[in-house]
Amino acid sequence: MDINQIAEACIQAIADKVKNLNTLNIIVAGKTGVGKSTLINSIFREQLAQTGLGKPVTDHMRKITKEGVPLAIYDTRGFELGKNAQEEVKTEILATIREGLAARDINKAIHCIWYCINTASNRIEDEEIAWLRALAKDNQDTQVPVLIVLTQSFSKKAAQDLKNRILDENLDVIQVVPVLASDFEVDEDIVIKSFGLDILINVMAEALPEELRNTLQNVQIASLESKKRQAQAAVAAATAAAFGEGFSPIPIADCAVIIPTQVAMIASITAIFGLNINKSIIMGFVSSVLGTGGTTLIGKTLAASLLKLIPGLGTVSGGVISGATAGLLTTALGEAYILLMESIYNGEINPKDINTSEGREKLRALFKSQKEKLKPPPAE
Ligand SMILES: Nc1nc2c(ncn2[C@@H]2O[C@H](COP(=O)(O)OP(=O)(O)O)[C@@H](O)[C@H]2O)c(=O)[nH]1
Ligand SMILES: [Mg+2]
Repeated sequence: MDINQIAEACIQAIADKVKNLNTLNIIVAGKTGVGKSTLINSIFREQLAQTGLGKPVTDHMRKITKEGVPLAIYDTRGFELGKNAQEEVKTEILATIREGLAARDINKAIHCIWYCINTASNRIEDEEIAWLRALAKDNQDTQVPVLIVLTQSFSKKAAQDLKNRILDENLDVIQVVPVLASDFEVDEDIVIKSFGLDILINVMAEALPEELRNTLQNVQIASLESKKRQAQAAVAAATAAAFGEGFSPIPIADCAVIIPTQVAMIASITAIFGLNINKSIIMGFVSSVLGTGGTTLIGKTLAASLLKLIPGLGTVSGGVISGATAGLLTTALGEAYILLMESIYNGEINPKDINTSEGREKLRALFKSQKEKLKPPPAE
């Protein structure tokens, strides 16, 4: 295997991983103008709510999707039109939930409902409370988690007050989360910074089943920390797998046996970050890690180069690596790749520059700082 083949394997694995992400389905309800579209655009990639009107699925719901994004938002409208419309919205929501369950397909089920209330309005109306109670009653057997999002929370204090009043109602909701989805300009020189979206993501990550956690991270752009946590879980899983593969010590020349595990790990991390990663980025990454630009044969070289990532482990006794070392190599590679993803996500490294000498230099500096953080492994 050479670098080119490894990169090809990674690109293939990334494409498969992303294609196989389950679709996350969220119903967003609340009165017109409360800030549903603003929220959707701020929390998910690809400016979802601006892609047009979406596809009408019921009288009061449009389904918003975008090619390549494993997410469907059911945007409700007409809640402010009075009792009849509200009743219809509720009936349509419940019917959509039941339809999804009947399909017995995680991609079709409704996974969460966000009910949005504008904090600036400073109130939850009696009719909204009654509506939420009635919804909870009919949702008792379907158990779709309901979350109240307090939108346009320009004042954190007002949001907290409203949150307390809502909590006093003892509604059947998993959380009440105040947010300001996008910065609010009070005046030319007074801007209130957006907040709370990362908390909303954390609440979602807890509420969703395991099968949707990678999807959530893939589609959300509100919390880098949450992405990193999920990516680190992928590294831990791959590390444990590599440890097992090295259970009977691997001759150093055969280190390629752990490569599939590491390729799968790279694919998971890429899917979690939701970035467009092409072959030249992977080539840049692999060759920076290996410290060569050419088509070096992997195996001995890969292992030897990766071992250099771990301080205090210059040589390997007996020409074999143990499970502990295979695990550490995997951790080192995974952490380095997370750093790369983070730098691209933050705009610190432009993927276009990765194969320039400046880009390579940045990568090397990045991995060098990473290397210093790794502890030496236990004695072989
Ligand atoms: N600055 C700021 N304005 C907001 C925010 N949320 C809503 N708005 C304002 O409220 C208007 C209505 O929001 P929109 O998202 O269209 O509400 P929807 O009808 O529930 O989809 C927007 O045009 C914004 O001016 C926010 O988080 N920050
Ligand atoms: Mg809207």
